[in-house]
Amino acid sequence: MRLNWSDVTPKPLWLNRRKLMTGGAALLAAPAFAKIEASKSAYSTDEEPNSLEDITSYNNFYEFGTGKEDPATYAGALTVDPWSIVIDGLVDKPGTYDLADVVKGQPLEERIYRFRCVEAWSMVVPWIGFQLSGLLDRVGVQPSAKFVAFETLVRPEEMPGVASPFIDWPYREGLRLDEAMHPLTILATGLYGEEMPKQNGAPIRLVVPWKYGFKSIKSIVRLSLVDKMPPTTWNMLQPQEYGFYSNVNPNVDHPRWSQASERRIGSGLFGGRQDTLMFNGYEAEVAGLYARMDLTKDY
Ligand SMILES: Nc1nc2c(c(=O)[nH]1)N[C@H]1C(S)=C(S)[C@@H](COP(=O)(O)O)O[C@H]1N2
Ligand SMILES: [Mo]
Repeated sequence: MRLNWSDVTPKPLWLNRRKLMTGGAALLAAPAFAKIEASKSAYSTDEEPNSLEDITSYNNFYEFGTGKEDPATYAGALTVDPWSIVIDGLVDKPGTYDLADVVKGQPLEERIYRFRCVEAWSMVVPWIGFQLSGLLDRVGVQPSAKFVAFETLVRPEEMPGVASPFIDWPYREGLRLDEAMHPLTILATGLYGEEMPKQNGAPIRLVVPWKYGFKSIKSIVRLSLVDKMPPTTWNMLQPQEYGFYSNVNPNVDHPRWSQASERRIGSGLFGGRQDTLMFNGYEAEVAGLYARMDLTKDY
């Protein structure tokens, strides 16, 4: 089934957004966004989103190549319908779920989040998605589960990048169960009021806004509830540089560069550099998850 966001987005929001997007003058965008603030999720930032152009033309999605333009160039070949997700491990209702079934009954929201890559660039993205906790509640997490492991599709015919032996495919990520259940953690199925562009991880991807971008795994085909910390792609590649937690933290430098500041994509006019905030600005919401941890060790 093809999901059509005009069917599921609250109508006034949808109409406003359409008018806005086709309204011409880019300068009008900021005030118009402010007008629909009431429809935003309580978790949205009030920073101005990056343009659709920025969000869809500067991407990391190594299954399509390591260049920033590779995903936009090659991801068009990806077949995203039909799509199913295996949910297995320590759950009451394991199975292979059709995408429509995964999304069914989950309240979709627009969540405007800051997004910060470990490479020290950032964007603001108006995602459409639902809380991962809603899906986990539905499938029934068993008490022995401690972590959620995620995997991306591997389809060599459509993904030129997976020919590279540099990564041990599939791309893998993981969250501790309390991180996965946190209300900020969403599965996104679209952005800017439309279904997810393929280069951004169609048809469904994770978004964890207080962690470096690589935790936000794209084009998910498997979600496993497990009792041990699962292997993750970047930790497998370079354990000294990328830990399991990967919280955005200006006080812990990457071994090869500083994490104290970031370049906001699309703001070239003003140089675009700004200080990186602890937990990417979501400190009030998530610091409690790490209260008893030493974040220089658990990076
Ligand atoms: N499957 C998969 N997911 C992925 C990646 C990837 O290479 N493959 N790259 C990650 C990284 S490093 C970042 S910064 C974000 C980029 O998301 P965006 O291209 O939608 O901005 O996706 C993350 N998710
Ligand atoms: Mo990244």
